[in-house]
Amino acid sequence: MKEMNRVLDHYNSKVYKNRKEHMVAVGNNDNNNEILANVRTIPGIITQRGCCYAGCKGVVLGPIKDAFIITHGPIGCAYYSWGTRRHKAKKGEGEDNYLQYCFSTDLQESDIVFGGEKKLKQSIEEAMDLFHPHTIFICSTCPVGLIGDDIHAVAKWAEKEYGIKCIAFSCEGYKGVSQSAGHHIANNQLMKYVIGEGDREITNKYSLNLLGEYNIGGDGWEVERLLKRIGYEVISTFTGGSSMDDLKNSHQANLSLVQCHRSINYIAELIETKYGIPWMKINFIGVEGTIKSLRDIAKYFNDPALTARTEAVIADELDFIEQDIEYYKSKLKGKTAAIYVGGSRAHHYQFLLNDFGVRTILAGYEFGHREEYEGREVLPFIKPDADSKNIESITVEPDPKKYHLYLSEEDINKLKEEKLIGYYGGMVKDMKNGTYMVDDLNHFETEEFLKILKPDIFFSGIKDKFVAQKAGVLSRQLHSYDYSGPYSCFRGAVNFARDIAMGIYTPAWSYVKAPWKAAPILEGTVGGE
Ligand code: CFM
Ligand code: HCA
Repeated sequence: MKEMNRVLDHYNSKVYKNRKEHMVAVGNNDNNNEILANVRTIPGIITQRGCCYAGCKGVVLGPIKDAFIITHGPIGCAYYSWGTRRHKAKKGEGEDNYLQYCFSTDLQESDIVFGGEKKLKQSIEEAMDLFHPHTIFICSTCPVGLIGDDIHAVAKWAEKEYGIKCIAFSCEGYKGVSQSAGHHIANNQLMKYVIGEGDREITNKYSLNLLGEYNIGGDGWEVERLLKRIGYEVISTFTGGSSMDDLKNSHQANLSLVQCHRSINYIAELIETKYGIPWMKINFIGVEGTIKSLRDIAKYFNDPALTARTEAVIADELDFIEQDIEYYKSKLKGKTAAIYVGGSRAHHYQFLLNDFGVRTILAGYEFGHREEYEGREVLPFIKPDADSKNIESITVEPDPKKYHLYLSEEDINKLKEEKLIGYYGGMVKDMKNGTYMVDDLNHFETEEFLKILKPDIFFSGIKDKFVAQKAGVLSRQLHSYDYSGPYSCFRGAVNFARDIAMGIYTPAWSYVKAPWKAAPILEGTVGGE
């Protein structure tokens, strides 16, 4: 508490009041650990958040390998979102892969004054001439919303003119309070125009969708490798490494798994409502989390052979990493970390750190909602076709309004005992008393908290990592993995531990002395001789 107050004390009363509500001294407050989140940042504060366009084009649509994405706007938005997020994809036989490209209408002043639709059409014509894509996405940036170009009409024109799929996304950067608004805009259009269109023949009765996995640094590939070993078929991944055809066929899966809850949660619910595919929240970050997730999935399918294969694969994967895990545990145990990432990793990575005995003393989300901090009550999910009284067929599901009514009091108590019911999600339940949760942690607060809490490592993104390094604190990027990865599942855990052990045992940043600390930085004369 006192550390938090030392940071807040720098603010004037208005900012103090606002920022205080975004901070929680865990277990040490009168507010039941409640936090203010998902609201607009006070103008003037150096936030690390992104914009709506970043969430739509960069996060959700960007990883779809064969969609030709045109950024409709001045060139800067396209250029600065080019190749920055490390979603990987392999080009299949006869498939396109546009991930390395950056396409934009490059709007100029005259287009802003007289309208940009003509230029957008020209860009589509050019794209068709040069690349012949089967799918074009149009993503608007801020000025397009202001001048009112009808990108949806242009998309309809392109579909008619070329017989392709063309979807427009009105994801102007200023919409909403963070990139979170962009996730919704992207997902709504995918739900409306993509999901459900495929007719691929699927014979595997253990078929899955992997939602909220963007294949950063190959995470999704590692998850898929593991699931395949057990006998599952991943029909679609939203959206890491997927093709349009994969996404079109997602309505044919038996179960949807949700890795990143923040970017895609309600799509899982919409798929369930429309196509009857249940979903469950899983987490493939961390060894313990991975084991639990694999067991939960097996429990859902409730097939003894599948359960046996699950256990065999878990044992084999554990055997493969055991020595490395022990080694890195001996190197990392007792270290402390601060984590500040988007909307889910600041929680998920605490599990992975726990695997190595690293304690998280400060954590926060850029744009998580209260639910990601505080969690919400879990109600048990019953497979629609299962005997509603058969408790074995019950698996964890966050919000199955329709099904929980079937359960008797006795069933609910049994589930509570088995820890299959209770609070789900929400980082606060996994944070120890005396640690801090800070929402929308800004540049200034980062600097101050690092000075006061002195964590051994600060996990963040590209915008804030230099704040840490300049303060002599080791930093690792948890968005991009600093060009490393995968960090998911069993083998990813070893990659992660290797990277942070390397950093911690190479304390270069703590030897750096800022030049202004050694000598005055003002030299020469001001205003003349
Ligand atoms: Fe989900 Fe993500 Fe995240 Fe996210 Fe992101 Fe990302 Fe992230 Mo960067 S979808 S909320 S909008 S897990 S891009 S892959 S790393 S902020 S914590
Ligand atoms: C985004 C994408 C981002 C940015 C990462 C960073 C990503 O929010 O626009 O700030 O380092 O993961 O690439 O979150």
